[in-house]
Amino acid sequence: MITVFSDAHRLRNARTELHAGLLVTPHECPERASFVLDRVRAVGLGEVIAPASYGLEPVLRVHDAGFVDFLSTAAEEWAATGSRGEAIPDCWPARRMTQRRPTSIAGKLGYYAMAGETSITPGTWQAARAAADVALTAADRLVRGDRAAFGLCRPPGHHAARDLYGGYCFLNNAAIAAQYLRDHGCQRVAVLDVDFHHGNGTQDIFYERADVLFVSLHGDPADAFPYFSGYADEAGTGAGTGFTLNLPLPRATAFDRWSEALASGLTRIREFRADAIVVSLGVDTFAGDPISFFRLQSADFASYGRMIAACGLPTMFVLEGGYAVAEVGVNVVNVLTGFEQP
Ligand code: OKP
Ligand code: ZN
Repeated sequence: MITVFSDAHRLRNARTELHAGLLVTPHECPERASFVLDRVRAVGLGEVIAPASYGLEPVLRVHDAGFVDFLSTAAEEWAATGSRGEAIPDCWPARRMTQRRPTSIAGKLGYYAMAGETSITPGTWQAARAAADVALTAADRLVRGDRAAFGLCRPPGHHAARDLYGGYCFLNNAAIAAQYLRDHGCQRVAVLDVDFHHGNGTQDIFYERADVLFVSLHGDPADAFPYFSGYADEAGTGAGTGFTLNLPLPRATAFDRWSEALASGLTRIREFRADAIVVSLGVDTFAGDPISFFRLQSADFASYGRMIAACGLPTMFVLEGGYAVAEVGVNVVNVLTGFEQP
């Protein structure tokens, strides 16, 4: 399968992440993409191509215009306040407070953030736009008849909701791609989120819709980020009722139990009669991941790639998480080679 990759991911190179009460070097770092690209080349997965430019129109199909405008100017507005560190929020519209959008940048950060670990820096917006273009270029390969494509996206996207950023995410690459597939001939699209963390952003974007099925396997939100989304009883609303499937799993879940949950998710995708699958491919389910608590081994990634392939559907993968940096390439590419050799 082809890989879509843009060097512009390097423009997302924050110095700080709020983690364990400290400002640390971010887990979501440029080296992640380098390791994945190196592994793609080492195994000869296929051609590596640069993305085309799609502009903001396909982004605005899933994101709020005020939010997109905020992201595009936040770093500049923050710099203009004379703050010495990177832009992070410190006040949120919590219970019983108003939901009005403030005019000051410090207020807008809290208004649009779903979490506080993720700083906004000069270059973040350009990298996030490039990642969306990467996902859209991969989607276009499916539209043109390819069986599979890999969008090597960075920064990731699945925590970004219609008008929220955070959890290392700014634009929801998988949702933008799924909507693009809907707009270019697919009647029904399934998003399968195998990242360790619940894809709250993707769920939010499609929660009221029956044309995009969202299936997610993740750490139980009672015990794992993003804490406030991803319970099994979140199943969609209105016309979308039954078109969100959340499969939360406990600490120390290994491949035996994880793969049973994947099998039930794939059964739902088959029953939905999806025309295409978008996989939110995070490999932070790996036993060695520093911020997650599942126990998958590197060989397990190839096994589940084969399981996804058995659906027999056009499938695109977009990179999400995975923070055991030295192993992220092997684990991601194991999924892709497993998919290609059923
Ligand atoms: C992004 B993706 C660590 C708490 C978690 C954010 C995790 C974002 C994961 N101090 N903070 O889903 O891999
Ligand atoms: Zn994750």
